[in-house]
Amino acid sequence: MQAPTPEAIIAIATAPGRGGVGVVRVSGPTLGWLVQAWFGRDLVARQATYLPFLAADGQTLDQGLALYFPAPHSYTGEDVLELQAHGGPVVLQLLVQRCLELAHIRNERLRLAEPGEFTRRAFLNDKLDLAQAEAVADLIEAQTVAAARSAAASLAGAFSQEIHTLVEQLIHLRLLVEATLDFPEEEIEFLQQADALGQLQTIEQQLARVLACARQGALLRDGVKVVLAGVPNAGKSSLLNALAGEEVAIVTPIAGTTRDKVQQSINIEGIPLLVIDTAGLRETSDTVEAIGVARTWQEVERADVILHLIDLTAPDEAANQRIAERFPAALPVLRVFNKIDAVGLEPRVAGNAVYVSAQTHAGLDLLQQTLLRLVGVEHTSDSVFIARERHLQALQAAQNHLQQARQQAYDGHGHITNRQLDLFAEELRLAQEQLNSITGEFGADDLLGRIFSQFCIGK
Ligand SMILES: Nc1nc2c(ncn2[C@@H]2O[C@H](COP(=O)(O)OP(=O)(O)OP(=O)(O)O)[C@@H](O)[C@H]2O)c(=O)[nH]1
Ligand SMILES: [Mg+2]
Repeated sequence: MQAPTPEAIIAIATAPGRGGVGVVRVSGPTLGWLVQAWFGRDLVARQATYLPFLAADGQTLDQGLALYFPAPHSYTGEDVLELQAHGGPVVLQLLVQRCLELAHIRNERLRLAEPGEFTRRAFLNDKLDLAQAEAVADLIEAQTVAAARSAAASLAGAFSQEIHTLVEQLIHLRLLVEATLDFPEEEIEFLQQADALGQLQTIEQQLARVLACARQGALLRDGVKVVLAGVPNAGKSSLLNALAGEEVAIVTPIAGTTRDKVQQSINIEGIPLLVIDTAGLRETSDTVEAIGVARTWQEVERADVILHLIDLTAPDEAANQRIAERFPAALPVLRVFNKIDAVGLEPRVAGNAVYVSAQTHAGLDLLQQTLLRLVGVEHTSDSVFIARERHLQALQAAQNHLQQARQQAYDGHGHITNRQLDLFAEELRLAQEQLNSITGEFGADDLLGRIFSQFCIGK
């Protein structure tokens, strides 16, 4: 059954508000009617034409550029018309209204676009795969230069290419295994000869590398939530200010200064971090402070990593111990021994502990590096592609299926133990399905809905 022809869609593609130029974008199976109806002439493909945009009564709404991209050579793969006008919300709205009006007169189907719908059509028309389409949104949302670069790398296909390479190798291996299933007598020798195990191990190694890279990409995209916790006066607010490079939080010698959380977005080597300063942890009869302390624990629960501040000038082993015991077990914790300037120590790293001065900034660079290492940042080179939690889960699932496949068929010495090679074949198939879901070859409709609804309108 053939899918019904989609209706044409229209949206203001530039950000809301005023700007020098604003863009209205239309996409549809055919838009020749709109060009004719509005401009009374054809437009040369992919060439800017300076035109008046006229209202129904012949009055000029604006003058600007019209660009016509006939299918399939357009962003969406459909006919696309882009109008560059002056970037005021009212004038752009008038242009949209005029298009809708013309569609009505011509009895053509045209409606306002939903968020991400242009990119969704690009995906459906094979202009982009799903990982690339997601990268479009990630590029728009990027908070740091490194995140933007890696999103651009994914958009250009760096991530998809890695997935394709893996899938091709997997298909090669699957063909081998499936072919031997029909020859039960010789299958084992055949697989040994073709070094199926060697092929499988190569794929596993490459997948591990892609997964490591994707983890970096996910950090770049999602950022890291860092919570500063510790006894009052340990220097949490001072450290927030030092990391932020500005006086975001109030610092005083009075224990219990910070009551409510204070947060600041910063970036270290392009990795976006949200640093949250909290109320110092202690038993208190002060109502306001007690609420602050309760909030600190809430923030701790939601953290990706904790910086546990310890005051070298007022050592209180028991209090610090009690605090450390309440940290969630799986959470990485960096112990920050603060105020080295006051006790005459040098900055240094010792395992998951650093010695610093939030006041003089001594050791701040060590702290930053240790923090990045703790959350799993290995390198932030340009080769990192952006990735999402969804991708990590698919890669991990694929990894599990490959491991299962190996365990189904082979013993620890690389000998085939199981004559039930159909299970081996099935695990390989499942691994491939997971990889394909990243680029959208197996995309379920609800998944697409979720991904594209998070886009901005006009993209
Ligand atoms: N000498 C020295 N003093 C510091 C250092 N860091 C913080 N202080 C001082 O310690 C006191 C408390 O600092 P804050 O940053 O307010 O401490 P806090 O942990 O936020 O305290 P609460 O908000 O009360 O929980 C202030 O007088 C700071 O100037 C440091 O590295 N060296
Ligand atoms: Mg404070």
